[in-house]
Amino acid sequence: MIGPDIAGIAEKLGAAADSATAIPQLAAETGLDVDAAYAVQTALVQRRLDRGERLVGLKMGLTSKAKMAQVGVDEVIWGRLTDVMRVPDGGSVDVSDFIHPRVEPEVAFLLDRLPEPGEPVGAFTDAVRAVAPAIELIDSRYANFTFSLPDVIADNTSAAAFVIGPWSPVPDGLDNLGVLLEIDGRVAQVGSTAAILGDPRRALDEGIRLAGRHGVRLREGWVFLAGAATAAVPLRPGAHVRAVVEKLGTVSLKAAA
Ligand code: OOG
Ligand code: MG
Repeated sequence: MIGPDIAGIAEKLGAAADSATAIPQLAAETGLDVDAAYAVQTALVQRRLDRGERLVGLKMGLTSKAKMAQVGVDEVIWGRLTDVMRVPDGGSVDVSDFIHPRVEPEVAFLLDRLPEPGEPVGAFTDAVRAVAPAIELIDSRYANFTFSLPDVIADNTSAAAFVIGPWSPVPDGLDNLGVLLEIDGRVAQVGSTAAILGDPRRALDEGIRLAGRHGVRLREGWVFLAGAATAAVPLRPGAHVRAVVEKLGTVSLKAAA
């Protein structure tokens, strides 16, 4: 049997992102399962690397119940981050570069030396050099921000842009820090880092395990996004977005008017 056209699907998703134009879901029609969807994601990210982008990290998706419920998919997923997706803290994006962008508050880790495959994962403080509050801008390439599990994996887990706040040394506990997402000074979402797999440190174990299944190793110096603590909120032109994580501080993003 001939399998799904991995390169062709990656090209469609890449063109949708480049032109900020939504496309219909494609997993059901093309018979894409989870493994084939990660192969599409690899080809989709390779398309970015081929034009000079650099891989700078990994992101987790659907590590909180709030996110799973919002998109109706209940499996933890992972995607790749490139240098071009990074927006400086306090920087701005143009909403018209995206289809239907949403923002969500996250916790970021700066990775230190990670174990070789087969070696046990050591202490969290050995694997992570620093932590920071972060904002992820997600933008599903599918119409109505609606997708199945293989669809969202193929679409690099809706990754579009991200902002990292100031790095701090790893605090004693990360498992119950208050999280706020503010839009134009008003609280839009409230949560806790406990929403991220009970403790965002678990997201790193999951990331190492799940990406490892597809032959991807996390690297020293990479950024790791542990997943949103709350549901995502649409990003409107002119909006000022701020995420606050207790003990870690704030990070902000503007949308050009
Ligand atoms: C999928 C990506 C989810 C997160 O933090 O949970 C994600 C989506 O919601 O479109 O990035
Ligand atoms: Mg996210």
